[in-house]
Amino acid sequence: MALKYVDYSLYLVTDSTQAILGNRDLVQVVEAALEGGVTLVQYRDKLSDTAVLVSTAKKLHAITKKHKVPLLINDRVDVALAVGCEGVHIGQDDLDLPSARKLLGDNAIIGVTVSTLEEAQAACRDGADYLGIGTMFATSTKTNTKDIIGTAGTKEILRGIAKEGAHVRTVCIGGINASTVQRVLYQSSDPSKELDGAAIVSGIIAAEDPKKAAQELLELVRTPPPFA
Ligand code: TZP
Ligand code: MG
Repeated sequence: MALKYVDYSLYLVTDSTQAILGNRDLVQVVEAALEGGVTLVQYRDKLSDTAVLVSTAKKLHAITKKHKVPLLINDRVDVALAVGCEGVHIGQDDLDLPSARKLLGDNAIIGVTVSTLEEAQAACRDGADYLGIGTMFATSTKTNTKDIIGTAGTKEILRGIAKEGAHVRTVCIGGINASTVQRVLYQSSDPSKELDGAAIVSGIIAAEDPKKAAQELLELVRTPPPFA
């Protein structure tokens, strides 16, 4: 596996639904979030057809490159290849990790959603760069989640992969916002393996001021909690 420096601290995952994005332009919202300091962006869009996915991803890639932040595509290895962005995020029901790696190559960033220790161990064995661990808390942004694992479940997964996944980075996802992020990072991390960041959808995309929301979240993620 090639060595990749990626900052996972504040990972923005997009949403194109009316409920989260409203009538705003996704590219403008992402640009504001980048100005606020998000360190990684995943284009997640369950609504658009392939042509729109590719054209939006190209626009997003132009702005993420300007901010020197990697862009990953949710689910669609073909779209990532078409756009030439930095990688993908795949779930348990998407193209399998070895196939995605074969198509994208060693330099691509590939992340996998995991909600159990078994899934996490398999993803580590198969060469994931990072794991998206969740769902942390119930969230209206994703209602078809298999498991709500909370900070205790996340900690158990982290402890379980500490050895074999020593080089695999980790973020948590699901219902995380400015009032919970520090506690979530602190309570989930095991002494043997810490979370590298938090992945957030509505806390940034639905915020009235996405730039300010990102700035505040980044500050919280980077500051040790007062109760630590
Ligand atoms: N995977 C697990 S929960 C989730 C995804 C994509 C959505 C998280 O959204 P939010 O708005 O940050 O709770
Ligand atoms: Mg998926």
